[in-house]
Amino acid sequence: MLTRGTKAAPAERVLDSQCGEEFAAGSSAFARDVAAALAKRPRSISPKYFYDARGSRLFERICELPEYYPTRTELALLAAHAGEIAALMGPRAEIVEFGAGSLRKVRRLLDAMKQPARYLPIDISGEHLSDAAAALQRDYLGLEVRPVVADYTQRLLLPAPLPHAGRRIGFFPGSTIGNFTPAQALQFLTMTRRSLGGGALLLGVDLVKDPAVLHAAYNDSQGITAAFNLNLLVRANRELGTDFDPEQFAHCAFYNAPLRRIEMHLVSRRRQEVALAGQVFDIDEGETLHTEYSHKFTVDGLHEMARRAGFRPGPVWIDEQRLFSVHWLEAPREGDQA
Ligand code: AVJ
Repeated sequence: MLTRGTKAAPAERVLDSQCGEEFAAGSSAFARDVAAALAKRPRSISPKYFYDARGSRLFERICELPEYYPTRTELALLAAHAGEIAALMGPRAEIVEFGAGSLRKVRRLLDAMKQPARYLPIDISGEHLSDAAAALQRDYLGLEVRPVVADYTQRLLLPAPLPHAGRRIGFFPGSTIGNFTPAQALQFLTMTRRSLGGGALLLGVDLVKDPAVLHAAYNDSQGITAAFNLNLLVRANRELGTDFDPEQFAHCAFYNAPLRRIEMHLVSRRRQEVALAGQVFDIDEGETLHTEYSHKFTVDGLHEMARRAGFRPGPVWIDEQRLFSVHWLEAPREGDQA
């Protein structure tokens, strides 16, 4: 069936359906959000800004770290259960992946699927996405690959389903759902369930576990996670002309057990000033810029949230050490009994 030697379509920029603004998290949105982050207390910024080209590369190195168990555990789960997952998808399914990154995980699914109709990877990092999509296209010549450069935390306009396609399957691996606050996660799941009506969502979810294991995963001995966190400042200096001194900030990641989440911060090592677009911000010694949440879940907690978003929970696959889970969530058509 590998007939068409087509090249992957160039990554496409989509418009937000509500305000008609471009949503590729371009520098203007970054400038606005950095300024807002510095102006408010406590200071915080969205983790989506980690993923410029350098940040995406650093994240890929994180995925290979001995301490960072989620990627390899999820890949093993997908490989072990690909046949069962493909059967749930049905023939000619179309996969929409949110935050697609290196496009490694979807290969496990594509290998097991019967004539996948199309693959739509959505990612905020345009350059990275185009390269990864081209590489995937070379390995799956008969597959229609349509990369979409977009911020999936905003409302998206997805291309209409193909006329002869089967079900539309959302794929959100990596426990990136954990980056959202619980309210944002519920909102994202609700929006996604609506856009997948009649299809399903395959969701990777990191599980609550020994805090020491969690701590190590975000405080690796090679300092790659620290470099990934600090890259936010490096990116701001390059794209916005700020004068952050990354040496004067410390990577700080800890498990907040009552709230079941890793929190990442950049902690100022001393009192310092940072200039952005003619404005000067004072940062005190010990003050933090919060950069990421990574929530951890129980299976029951995840199911409860999924039901509230209108999904019908199906099978869950978990590794033997109970580190990570992959969930099948059915998205009933609007009006159907959930
Ligand atoms: C891919 C966003 C889920 O939260 O574990 C890795 C990102 N941050 N190390 C995560 C991340 C620090 C990762 N997510």
